[in-house]
Amino acid sequence: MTTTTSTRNNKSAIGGLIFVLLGVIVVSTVGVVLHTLSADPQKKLYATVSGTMSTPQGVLPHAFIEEGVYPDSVLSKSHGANGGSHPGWPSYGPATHLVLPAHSYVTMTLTVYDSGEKLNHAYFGKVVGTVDGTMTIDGTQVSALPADGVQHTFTLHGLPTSTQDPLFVNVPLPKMTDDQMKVYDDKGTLPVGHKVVFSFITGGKGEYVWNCEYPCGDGTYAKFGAVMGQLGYMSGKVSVA
Ligand SMILES: [Cu+2]
Repeated sequence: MTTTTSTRNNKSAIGGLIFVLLGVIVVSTVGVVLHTLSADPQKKLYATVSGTMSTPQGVLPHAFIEEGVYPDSVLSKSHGANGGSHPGWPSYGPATHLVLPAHSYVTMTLTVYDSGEKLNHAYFGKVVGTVDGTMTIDGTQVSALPADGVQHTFTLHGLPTSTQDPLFVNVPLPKMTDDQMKVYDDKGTLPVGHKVVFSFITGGKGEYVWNCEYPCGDGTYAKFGAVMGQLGYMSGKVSVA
């Protein structure tokens, strides 16, 4: 009787151990996968400081950073020469992890090459968080775009936290019309594109993210599937250092 009970106890102990081990394996696999997806194969792009700018917050270092927004990943150059595993996906490039200096006046130039349809929400058609609430498109100052005039957005934000300064910028990027898509640059490799320039002021050091709020993914979930669900194409990191 004693023997049977202890065998049964051993069996349930072994069963419990296997269950715990399986749990550990599942949790660590999920952890490794999530870590790989969010880890840094994301190339970094550093803003360069040149001169100063007088602002309501005093004279600040003036930093510059330039990116492009491309209709496919080959042109973006941020996923290897052949565009990586999804060459057909639109992408920012040449990098998706932006590094900006703290307490600086940052001027960002985005040259944008994609077509577009309509935003899910008109809010993201507004310019928010830039110096004086505007941007320039090919030299013309604007503060908003119509919801159906957008190709992607650059939306920089952080999580609500008391440990770092808030930073929020939303810039809608003007879409290229079919005719504009046919006018190529000198090298004949890209359409001429629209040049979008805007400036904002960084606070103290912190980790932020940016993403696109234009529904440029597949139909899985309100066009927020595929490319919109994967880091490093229409989303990335912003380190204020
Ligand atoms: Cu997008």
